[in-house]
Formats: sequence, C-alpha cells, structure tokens
Amino acid sequence: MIPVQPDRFLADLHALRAIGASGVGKGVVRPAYSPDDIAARDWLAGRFAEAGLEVAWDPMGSVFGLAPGQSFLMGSHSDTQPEGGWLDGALGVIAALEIARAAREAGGPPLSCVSFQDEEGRFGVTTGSAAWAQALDRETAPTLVDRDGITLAEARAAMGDRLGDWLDPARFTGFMEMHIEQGPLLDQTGGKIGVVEAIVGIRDMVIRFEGQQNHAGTTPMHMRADAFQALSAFNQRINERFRNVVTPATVWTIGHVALHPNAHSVVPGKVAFSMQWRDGDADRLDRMEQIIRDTAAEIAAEKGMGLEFGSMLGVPPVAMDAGHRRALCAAAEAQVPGAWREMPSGALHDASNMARLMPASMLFVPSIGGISHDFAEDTDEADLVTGLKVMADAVARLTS
Ligand code: HGY
Ligand code: MN
Ligand code: MN
Repeated sequence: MIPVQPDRFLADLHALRAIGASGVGKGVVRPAYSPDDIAARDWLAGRFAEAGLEVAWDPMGSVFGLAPGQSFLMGSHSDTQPEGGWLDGALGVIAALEIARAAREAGGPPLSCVSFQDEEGRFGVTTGSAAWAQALDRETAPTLVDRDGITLAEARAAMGDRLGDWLDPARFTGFMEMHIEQGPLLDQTGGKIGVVEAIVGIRDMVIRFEGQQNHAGTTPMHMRADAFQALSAFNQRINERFRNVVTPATVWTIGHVALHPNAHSVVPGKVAFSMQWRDGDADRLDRMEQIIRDTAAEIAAEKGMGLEFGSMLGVPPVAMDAGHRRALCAAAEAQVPGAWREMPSGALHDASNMARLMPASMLFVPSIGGISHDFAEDTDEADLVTGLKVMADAVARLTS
C-alpha cells in the first residue's frame, strides 16, 4: 500500500482552490492560459519539485512532475470553466501529486503526475492532452480560436519560456485519472466510488445563420430574415427529429449563442451558436450529425438565410483498459465493500486521449446534488479521501 496522507492531500487541494477563487462559495475561475491558470501551474510545478519529481512543460503548457525512468502517469487538469468548481480537474491533479509523493517517500513505485492544459476547451475539447496524443493535429492546435477571437498561439504566449518539448509517451506504462462524477448517480444511490467502463464520445461545432439585419419597428414580419427565428426553428426541429435516434443517455446542448447585433430594436441579422452532442455509440453520433446538417440546411433554405458550419471538434467513445478496471474494482471492494459500481462517463476527460497512447482508466467520487460546471460544485471531504485511498490501492496493484 502507498502510504498517502489525507490531511496533506486536502491542504493542497484547498491551496490550489485559493488561486483564482471566485468569491462565490468554493467556486474557481481559472480558464486556460489566464494569469490564475498560469499561477496555478507554477504552484504545481513547485509542489512537484518539492516532492522530488522533475518538472517538465510541453508545448501546450501541460505541466508534468516526472519520476526517473519508466513510470506510471496520473493526473487531470487545473484549468476551469468560465464559472468552475474547485474539484473539476484539480482533484485528479492533487490526488496524483499526493500518491506520487507518498510513493517516492516510501521508496517506490515510480509514479509521475500531470496537469493537462485546456481540458475545459477554451479552444476546443481536451486541447492539451489531445495535441499530445495527436488526436488533434499539433500544427493546427495553435490556430484554434476562442469565443473572443483570440488564437491559442496568442493566449499561450503568456506562458513565455516555460514551454518545452513533447514528452515521449513510451516513458509511461499507463495513466489513471480520478475525477468527480459531475452527475447524480453516485450521490442518489449512496455509492462512494465509480469505476469508469467507458467515456462517451462528443462532437461540437459552431453553426452560423446569416439573414438581414433591419429595423424592428418598420420591417413587416413576412419580409424578415431574422437569425434568432432561424435558430429557434432549428432547435425545435432537431429536438423532434432526435426523438427517433437517441437513448435516455444521449445529450445535446446549445450552450453559447452570439446574436448580432443583440439589441432590442433590431431584427438580428446574424447568429453563431455552439452545437454539441454526446453519446457512447459512434454510429449514433453520425446519425445525429446528419440530422443537424440537414435540418440547418432546410431552415436556411426556408428562411432565405446563409448557412455556415464551423470545423468539427470530436472525440470518439473510448473504453477504459480492462486490467486497470480489474485493479480499480478490487481496490474499491477492499476499501468500500459493496459501495461502488461500474459506470460510464458522460463527461469528457483527458483519459480519452491517454487511451490512444497507453492503458488508461478513471475512477469517480460522488458530486453533491450532481452539480458541476458551476460554482456550487462540491463533494464531501470524506468521499475525496476515499477516492484517494482507492486510487492509491489500485495504482499499487498495477505497479507492484
Ligand atoms: O465538457 C466536459 O465534458 C469536460 O468537463 N470538459
Ligand atoms: Mn474535468
Ligand atoms: Mn469540466
């Protein structure tokens, strides 16, 4: 058993929370490449060094704490959503730090940690780990643009000379990520640990309708090419058409809408909105994409509007490594007999990309009320410590 110290783990988790604390509950605002994101990464680099790990930065700004020679990698991300919680990502990074540190103090096994950059997708989805795994083209990554039109290359310049070279994935024997569930299942069923079977696939793109901007008082209704009305009709029609295709586990979201010029007395001429959909079945993702593209084209034709699809970002559904899952199930049964379950992940994680490079796995702890991507996100500290112990147990089984 790796002799982890729960108090030290919780103290570090709270210290990381203080960097970019939102002032609302335990909320944190640390978007990728923001000053607080970079400050958090510098703080982590210091902690990695104190633990005797070699600090390395990759070209995206992901920061590693490396054990010598071949090692087992653990981690997650320390960037947050624009209104983020204190645990989404941070939990997996600090658990990795504590387990690697405790293993080093005990004389082994060799364990390394990482905080990936831009998991929350200011520039895409799981951008940092996707570029390392080459699920995202490394030449394209710097050209990605955020919702304010800033390129990744411009934002990344704030990291200055920290940035280094890509690491060779062959130096790692596997990857494990602990995370909050971010959904209601464990909380509602009294489960303490979720062993992830597979991570759902996601597709995400921007859609633009362009009509005619005009005066909201003088333009007769039949003469309008109103971009908001197009979006509204599109939304209603895809909801109807998806009914024949989706399962109760399928989800889709229009989460960002930019209406132009966004004023009371102007018929809006343009709208750009995000369209994101997720499912565990790649064929279903394909069928949904066809519905989205066909429906948008139909609405544009009916309303006499221009239509443009942005580039598609996607991560396919990924199964977690069978050997890792066996180790996690055995560790969960040893630590919390009967109070764990195997389950899918509806959220996306860096482990999706790591599965392309090495055996990869994940475990979940409960989210109070199933809330995440919100300042109110929280988990009982006793449950965080249970997760730490189960992960340390599973890692010891895999590396002994
Ligand atoms: O959106 C996601 O699933 C992840 O939390 N970035
Ligand atoms: Mn996360
Ligand atoms: Mn997240």
